[in-house]
Amino acid sequence: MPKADQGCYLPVAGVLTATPQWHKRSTVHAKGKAGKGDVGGSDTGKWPRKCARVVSICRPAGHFLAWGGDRGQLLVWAGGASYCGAMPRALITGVTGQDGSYLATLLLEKGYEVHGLIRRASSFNTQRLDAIYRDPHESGVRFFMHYGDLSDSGSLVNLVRGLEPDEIYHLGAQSHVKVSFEIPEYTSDVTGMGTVRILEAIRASGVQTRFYQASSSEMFGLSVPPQDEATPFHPRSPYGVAKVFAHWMTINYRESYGLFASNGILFNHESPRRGETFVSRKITRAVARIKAGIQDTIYLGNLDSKRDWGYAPEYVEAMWLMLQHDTPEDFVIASGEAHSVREFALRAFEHAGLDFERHVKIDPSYYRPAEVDHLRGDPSKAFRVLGWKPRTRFDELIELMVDADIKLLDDELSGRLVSQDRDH
Ligand code: NAP
Ligand code: F7E
Repeated sequence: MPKADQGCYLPVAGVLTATPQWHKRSTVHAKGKAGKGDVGGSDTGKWPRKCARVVSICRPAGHFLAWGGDRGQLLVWAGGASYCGAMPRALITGVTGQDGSYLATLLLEKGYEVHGLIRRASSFNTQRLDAIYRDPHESGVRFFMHYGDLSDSGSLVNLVRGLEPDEIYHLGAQSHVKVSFEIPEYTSDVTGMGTVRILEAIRASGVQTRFYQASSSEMFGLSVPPQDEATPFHPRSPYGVAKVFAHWMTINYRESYGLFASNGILFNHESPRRGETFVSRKITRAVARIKAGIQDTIYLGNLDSKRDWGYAPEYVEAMWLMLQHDTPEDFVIASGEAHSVREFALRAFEHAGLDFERHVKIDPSYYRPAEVDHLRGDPSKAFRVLGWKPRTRFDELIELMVDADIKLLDDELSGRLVSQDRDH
């Protein structure tokens, strides 16, 4: 019977044994009941690497996860709640962004200690984290933020060395395609070189960790759809080029140094937390404002480009699954459907009972020097290997975003929304 370390409560009635042999693949056997949720039965899993706190058994049906520790400690989770110390630790760059905020929430729900890199801003920029932020002076806090910058190697080395995270999710980037044409050098530095800086921080610190790189469907650019892991890249913007560089650097560190490093090639994914200048959110925000009578017109660029749109909270699940997989690999994450920007806007206006023709005007200044016309992903590998599938479809995604923006505007107008102050 394992003992809870660090004075934690381990309500396991059963047997949990492990035979870690750190230079080989080790086997973990688990049997019994844990906590309130009956997770009985037995299972066997592999520890695929020399590292502490590796998921060795994962049975989604019972949420039964056994983790091995390099000091011999073990812990059991049941029903998604953890019962012992030595919890897995994750570092997220880009934690203040759309995906970072959803991923932080997901990892906290899974029992992780989560650390986020944030950059200095002249005003608070952590609104997306309001739901999970707790004052670090309180006890039992598992979410922490640290100042750093993807252009500052020292901050990255210090963070990786100091935290020794089990998993690193590298989501930070200058992520706006149109803006990347205005600031190509900065985009190359942050979106491209930023990845190398983190990879080097891992190598320099010698920390055993798993690394996720946020690659993008923008890397495919002109390639004919459907695009999958074997489709050649033909990027069409400084952003796309920088992502191709970061993607290949990730593969290079995997092949050169044996780093567990995976690229998630994610197609467009949206949500009520999407940045306000991406087309989906620009449209749903405008619909809410037009409906409320405080705006009359929305100016858009190219309505004919097609994108494969999905729902962001489901896409961050795929990131986690990639780092739990036995081997580091690259995966396309997409819905498999493509729709034009025009279709997106038409559906959004229709959902709010508004006339698209009356309120939408074209402003060519939103056209890009080079456009990506048609993206549609083939996510079969993720279905087959990770068991990942998108659940929220195009119409539903638009409706939930429009509804969320209508509610947000209502809360703002009525004064119900109060932003939180924080220092960390
Ligand atoms: P996002 O909302 O634009 O978030 C980007 C994050 O990066 C923010 O937290 C931002 O911080 C941070 N960041 C920017 N420059 C930085 C710097 N110099 N140092 C440190 N942090 C910096 O992006 P997202 O939609 O969540 O996407 C997450 C990642 O996936 C990005 O790498 C993006 O390129 C990639 N991606 C996104 C999609 C998509 O459809 N959403 C698809 C494929 C790939 P601030 O909050 O301070 O700006
Ligand atoms: O543009 C057209 C625009 O800026 C989508 C990023 O997350 O996904 C995103 O990149 C389409 C383009 O996203 C406006 O020309 C028309 O064809 O919402 P977007 P994106 O460029 O696809 C990829 C996968 C990423 O990796 C990126 O980080 O919409 N469009 N009118 C417009 N786009 C914008 N932004 N604004 C307009 O007014």
